[in-house]
Amino acid sequence: MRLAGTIFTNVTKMLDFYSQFNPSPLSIKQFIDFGLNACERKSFLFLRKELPVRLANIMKEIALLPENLLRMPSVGLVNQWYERSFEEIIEFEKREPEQSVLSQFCERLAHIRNRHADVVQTMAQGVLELKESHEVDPGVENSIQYFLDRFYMSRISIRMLINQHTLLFGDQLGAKQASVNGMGSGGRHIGSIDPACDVTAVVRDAYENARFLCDRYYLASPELELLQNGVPSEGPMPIVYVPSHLYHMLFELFKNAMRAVMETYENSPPPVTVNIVRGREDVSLKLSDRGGGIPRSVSDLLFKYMYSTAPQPSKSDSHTVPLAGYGYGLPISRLYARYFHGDLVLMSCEGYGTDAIIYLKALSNEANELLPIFNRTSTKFYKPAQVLGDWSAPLPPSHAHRQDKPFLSHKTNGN
Ligand code: P4A
Repeated sequence: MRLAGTIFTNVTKMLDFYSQFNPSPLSIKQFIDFGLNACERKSFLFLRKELPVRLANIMKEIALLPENLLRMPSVGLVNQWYERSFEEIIEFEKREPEQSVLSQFCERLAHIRNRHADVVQTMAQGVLELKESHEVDPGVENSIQYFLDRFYMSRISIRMLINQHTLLFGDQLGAKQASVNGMGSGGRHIGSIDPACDVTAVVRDAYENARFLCDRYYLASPELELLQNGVPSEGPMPIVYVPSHLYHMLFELFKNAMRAVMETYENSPPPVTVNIVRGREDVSLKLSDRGGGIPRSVSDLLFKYMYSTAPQPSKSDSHTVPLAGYGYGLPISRLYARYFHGDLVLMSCEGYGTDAIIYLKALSNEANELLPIFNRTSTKFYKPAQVLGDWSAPLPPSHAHRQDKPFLSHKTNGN
């Protein structure tokens, strides 16, 4: 009992200590320079401070979540994973950076990465538990949106650090992963970064994999029309980037576009067009579909966690699982884009189709990590005050109360 109390206060103290530091964002260029020049020891010394700082910053925000949500079993589980991982990393605080310690550190990081593999799913489950047990008011919903954006961004950044370290300095297993990671293009990768990531190849790969699912569900699929600067694509479009992040965003957007197109056209579905353009600041990818589009009142909802949270269809129904629409695909894809100071936006013309644009920083020294910082400003977002609107209140959108035919059917037909 006394021992448990002592450990509790120690970890709490360490959390307070590390949460006082701001995370140090790195640019893609710095990740590369580090990967090319730095030794394992230097990486270890950086991470044994930076990882606890990033963990502590976000753990402080977990503690501020609405009490209702904190009490949900799944949220408690995630919280425990973070506490355990934080403790396991600060164990290295005072250890000498000798080879055995470095190897142990690598193994520890891989172990932590596995522990946190299902965080997104488990957190979604927690939100579902809350929705099913409590009435969620708009203030709480806003706090949850604010938190989950920051929480998942923090997670993306922590996994990036862990992946870089284990891929660069891990054993054979890590080295093998590196070559698989970037779509089989040999030895040029630096951890998870491809300094010559061919955007057109990632687009084709994501398209093919989405099309495979589309064919299985609809027995047909739209073609891909690939353009560069508006004319049929010839040759590669290289960018310094993390191919797996770009793939994640594109796969999500292709699934959405294909679903919209296939639900709109019985036969001869029009193609999905991807136009890739390199500007001075940005490389932009615009995916255009003629899937009928969505009203503006819905396009914002697609990025809301509370709205996207629906029970997963049961395993036995897997042959009827729709192509897209479950889970946090869009909000998390947008976080991947924003992580290196890009963005992801939807522009839809209801009655025609949707454009989705991914913006990526064209220059690797401008592609800095975007990281949540725990401070007084962030704290106040968790105390939702009643705000008086200073614009006339809208009438509720007509579809909000329509019971017979919801705009997106997946939440009511999944029984
Ligand atoms: N029209 N357009 C889109 C969707 C519809 C769309 C859609 C019905 C809505 C929800 C969904 C998947 C598709 C699109 C491209 C996009 C996003 C939405 O990137 O054509 O799953 C939640």
